[in-house]
Amino acid sequence: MNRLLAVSTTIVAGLLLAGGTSVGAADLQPVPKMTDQEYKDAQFIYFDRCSGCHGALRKGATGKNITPDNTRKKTLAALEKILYEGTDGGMPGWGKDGFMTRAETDLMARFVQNEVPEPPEWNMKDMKKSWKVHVPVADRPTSPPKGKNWQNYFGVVLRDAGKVAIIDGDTKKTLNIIDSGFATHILRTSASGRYMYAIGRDGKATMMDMWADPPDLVAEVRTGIDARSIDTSKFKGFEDKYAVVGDYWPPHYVILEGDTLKPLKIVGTRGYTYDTNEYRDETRVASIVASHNAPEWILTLKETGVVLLVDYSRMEDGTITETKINAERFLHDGGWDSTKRYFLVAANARDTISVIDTVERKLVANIITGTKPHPGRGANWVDPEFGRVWATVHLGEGLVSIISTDPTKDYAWTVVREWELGGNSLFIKTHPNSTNVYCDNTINQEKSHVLTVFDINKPDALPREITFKKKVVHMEFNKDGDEVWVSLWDKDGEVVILDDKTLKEKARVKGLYTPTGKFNVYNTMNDIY
Ligand code: DHE
Repeated sequence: MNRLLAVSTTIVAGLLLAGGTSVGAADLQPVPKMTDQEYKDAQFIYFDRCSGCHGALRKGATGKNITPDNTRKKTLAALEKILYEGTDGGMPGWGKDGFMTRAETDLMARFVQNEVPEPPEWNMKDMKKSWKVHVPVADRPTSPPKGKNWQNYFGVVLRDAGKVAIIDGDTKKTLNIIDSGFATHILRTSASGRYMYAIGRDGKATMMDMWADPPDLVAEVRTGIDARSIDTSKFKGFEDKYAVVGDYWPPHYVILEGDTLKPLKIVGTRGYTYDTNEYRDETRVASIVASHNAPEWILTLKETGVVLLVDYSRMEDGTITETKINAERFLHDGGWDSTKRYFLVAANARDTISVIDTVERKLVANIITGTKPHPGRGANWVDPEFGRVWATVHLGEGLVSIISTDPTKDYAWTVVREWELGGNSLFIKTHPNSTNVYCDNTINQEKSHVLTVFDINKPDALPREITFKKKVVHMEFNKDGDEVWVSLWDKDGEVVILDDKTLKEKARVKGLYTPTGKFNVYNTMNDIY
C-alpha cells in the first residue's frame, strides 16, 4: 500500500458519513461478513489511516463518529464511495489519491459496519518488558563532542521509515539515521538539549544522545499502543530528570526517567467532558509543553476539553498533583506565547484557541479564529501596530489568525489581524531574529507545493510564494535564526535550506525517506518559535 502522505491526509479525515445514500435509522444495514484475516488487515489500516481523527473506539474527534450504529445507516456502496473518492468536507479520497486499492476501500467499508474491536490495555509490566537501555549512563560521554556546534543539530522525522535523521546544521551533513517508533511523529529535547526524544505512533519512545559522536540511540520503551506527544522536565533543578509521554491509547500519560526512559508512573486520563459531563473512555493526551516557571507539564486532554497542569516536584515519592482547567473541545496542538507564561492550544472542533495562564492557573480566553485551527506550536513576533502576537494557521481554510498576547492591551487575547493564505495549512513558523513568517499549504490540493512568506513589517502587503516540486511541510529555523529548513514530503524526500533574508536556497539535504517535522536542538530546548 502506498504510505506516502498517509498521515497528512488522516489529519483531515472526517465526514465519513457526509454524502452518499442513506437508509432509515430503524432500517440499519446488516453487518457485512469478514474473514478473520480481513478483520486483522482492516484493523491495521484503521490504526494507520483513520484512528488519529476518528479515535480507536470510532467515537470521533477531528473526524466524525463512525460507530456501526451510524455507519450501518448507509449502504456499503455509499461508504465505499466516500472512502474511495473523499468528500468536500475534508475526508480524503483514499482510493482516488492512491493510498488504498478498490479492494481496501471495500474492506474498510465493511470494517466500519462491523463491531469496534476493543484495543488492549498496556500496563507497567508491558512497559518494563519493552524497556531497553542501549548505552548505560556510565558509558556515555561526559562532555559535548569537541569542535561540534551540537546545539545546532537538527532531528528530522523520517515518518514512514520510523527513523530520525540527525543533521549537523553547520555542515548540513547527515550524522546518523536512528531507529525510532512506527510512523514516528514528533521530537523534543531535554532542558540541556543533550538528549533528543522521539515518539512513534505505536507509543514507542526513544532517546538519542547528542553528545555521542555521532549522535545515537541510548534507550527505548513502549508506553502504549498509540501515542503522539512527548516532553521533558525543564524547570530549574529538574533539568533532564524526567520525560513524559502522552498516549492516545490507552488513554494515559507515562512519566519516565529522563536519562534511561525507565517507566516510573502511569496516570490514566479517562474522564468527563468539561461541559456536558459525559464520560469518555477514550480521553486522548494531545499536546504537552513543559513549564519553565514551575515544575509542571501542561497536558491537553482531547475529548474532554480539559487542560491538566501536572506538578512533578514530588515524583521522588511517586506523587504528582494535577490541576484541571476547563478549556474547550477537542484539544489538539499548541505552544507558548513569547513570555512562556501563556499556553495557546487549538480546540479544533470548536474553531477555537484556548489560552491558559500557567501562573494564575486559569483559562484566560477561548478565542474563535477560523475553521479548525492547527498551529503546531504557533509563531510569536512583535507586530508593528499591535505589539506581541502569536498566530495560528487552519486545517479547514487558508487563514492566518494573529492574536494579541500582551495582557496590558485592551485588545489582548483577541484576533487583531488576519492574513489570507490561500491554502489549508498545517504549520506556521518564525524566529525572534527573523522578520518573515512562513506557512505551509500542505493539505490544499492546489497549493501543497507552495511555501508562503509574510513580512512582519509589511503586514498589509501580499505574501511572497516559493514553489517547490514536491509537497511542502513544516518549517524550522537554525540556532542563529538566519536559515529556515523546509521538508519536501516524499519517498525521495529532501530538506531545503533557505537563507531567511534573501529567501534564496542555500543547501539541500537529499535522499531522506518521507521527511516531515524538524527540530533544532537549541530552539527546541528553549521553546523558540
Ligand atoms: Fe501531528 C504535532 C496529533 C498527523 C506532524 N500532532 C502534533 C500534536 C498532536 C498531533 C497532538 C501536538 C504534540 C505536542 O506538541 O506535544 N498529528 C496528530 C494527529 O492526531 C494526526 C492529526 C493524525 C494521525 O493519525 O496521527 C496527526 N502530524 C500528523 C501528520 O500527518 C504530520 C503532518 C506528519 C507526520 O510526520 O506525522 C504530523 N504533528 C506533526 C508535527 C508536529 C505535530 C511535525 C509538531 C509541530 C511542532 O513544530 O512542534
